[in-house]
Amino acid sequence: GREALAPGAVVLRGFARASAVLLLAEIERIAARAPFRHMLTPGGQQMSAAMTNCGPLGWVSDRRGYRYEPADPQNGHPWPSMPESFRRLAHDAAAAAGFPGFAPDACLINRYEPGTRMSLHQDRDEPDLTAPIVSVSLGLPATFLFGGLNRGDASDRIALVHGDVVVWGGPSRLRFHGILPVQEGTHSLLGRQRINLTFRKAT
Ligand code: MD5
Ligand code: FE
Repeated sequence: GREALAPGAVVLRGFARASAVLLLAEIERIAARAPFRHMLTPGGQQMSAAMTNCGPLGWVSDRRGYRYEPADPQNGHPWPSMPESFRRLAHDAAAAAGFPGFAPDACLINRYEPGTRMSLHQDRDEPDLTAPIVSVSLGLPATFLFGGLNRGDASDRIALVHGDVVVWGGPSRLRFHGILPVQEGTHSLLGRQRINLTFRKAT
C-alpha cells in the first residue's frame, strides 16, 4: 500500500520486505568493514543509535559537528561501496512516491536495540534540499514522530514495521522527526534490533 502522510511524504508499506534477506547480508558485509559505533554529538554525548555508512559519502558526528566524509574516521578507509540492491531499492521507492531519478550518494545505517531512541531533529546537512530522503525500516517495529517545520509544532505518531519504506521530499523534507524508544521484542530475521537505512543525496 501507498499512503500519503503529508505533502511530499509517502509510506510504501512492505516495499522492502521481499529484499530484506539480501539487504541484511549486505549490511553484515558493510558492518564487517565499517563497524557500527556510537558517534559523539557536538555536545559530547554518545548517540543512542549505533551507526555506520556505505556509499561515496558517510554522515558523521563528533565534537566538531555534523558533516559528510568520504572515509571512515575510525580507520581512514573509504566507506564500503553502496550495494546495487540498495541503490535500486532507494531509486525505485523514490520513483513510486513521485520523485523519479533519485541517485543517493550516502546511506546512513542506524541500528536500534530495545531502549534506543532518536530525539526530534531536522535533516539539514545536505546542500540539495530538492532531493528526497528514502528510509527503509527492518526488524523490530518503531514509533516514528512526524512533526512540523518548527520544533514546537505538534507531532503525529506513525507505526513503522519491517519492510516499510518512507519517502520524505518536497515540503516534508525539513520536517522535525524522531523515533520513540524501541520496545523490547525479538524479530524473526533481526532478533533484538531495528535497522534503518537512510538514503540521501549529500552533494
Ligand atoms: C530512522 N533516521 O528511522 C530515521 C529515518 C536520521 C533519521 O531520522 O536522521 O538518521 S529518516 C527520517 C526522516 C528524514 C527526513 C525527513 C523526515 C524524516 N521527515 O520529514 O519526517 O532511523
Ligand atoms: Fe533524521
